[in-house]
Amino acid sequence: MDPLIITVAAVGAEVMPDQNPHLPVTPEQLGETAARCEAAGAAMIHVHCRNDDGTNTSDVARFEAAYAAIRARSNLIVQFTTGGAIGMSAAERAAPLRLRPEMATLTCGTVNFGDDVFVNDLPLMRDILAQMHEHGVRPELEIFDAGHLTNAKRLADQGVLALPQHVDFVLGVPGALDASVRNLSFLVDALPPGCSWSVAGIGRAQLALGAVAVAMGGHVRVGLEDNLYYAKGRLARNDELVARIARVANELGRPVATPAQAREILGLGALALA
Ligand code: KMH
Ligand code: ZN
Repeated sequence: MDPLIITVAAVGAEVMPDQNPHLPVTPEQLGETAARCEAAGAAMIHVHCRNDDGTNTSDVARFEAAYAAIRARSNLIVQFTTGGAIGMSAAERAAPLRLRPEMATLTCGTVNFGDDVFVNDLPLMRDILAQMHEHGVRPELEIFDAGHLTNAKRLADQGVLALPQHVDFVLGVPGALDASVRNLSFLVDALPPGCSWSVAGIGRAQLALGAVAVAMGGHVRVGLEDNLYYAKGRLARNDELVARIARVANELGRPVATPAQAREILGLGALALA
């Protein structure tokens, strides 16, 4: 098995600072989180940006400041969201791609999202992919529901998505596929040949599905975007969620990837030193 790539989804778009005081809101807080999470075992950070008041933004200058702060404090692979927040236009969601992060997410289908709908129709996916190609950004395919892998294969058939890619199964969003081991196993079996994968379990499922992925040879996403609690009634910090899954991997005899090893596993170029 390859060493375990731990991604930290540190802030997301849904959780608000009054729900967890450890949520990194400013670029400086994202930089600090990146440093702590790298020390705890993370190799990649999934980035959303907030205004100082905690509201969501796709402002390119804010992403640029966050990117610089993360780079200044860590060697983590930087993966921007293109999912953004519910209600953002495709143009807003894709705008930060011009900063040419190493990776960015591509959600592979429309899905219920709580009481809302997270819109990702095929034209929107093609549009975001075209901008990724233009800026040389590697996609991570976000799979929230069973048909999303089929959509990815359709994009590949249309010649707009090269396969294999790195795939992230986001399981347990209300309205999408449940966070069960059976669902994870089914999705892994349905992967296009050669794809690497990780799992992001929502809420309490983060730890259980993460442990399963460690044992299966997949990779793991943890962090406050997907899970606010370390244990029932006890709010989490990002770095302790990273440290916990690194300890699980250690107990199971699976080494944890450094950012350099993760770049090699994912076929990304080495990080250019400034
Ligand atoms: N905030 C969700 C609507 C992503 O980052 O790529 C979408 C999301 C997915 O978080
Ligand atoms: Zn996200």
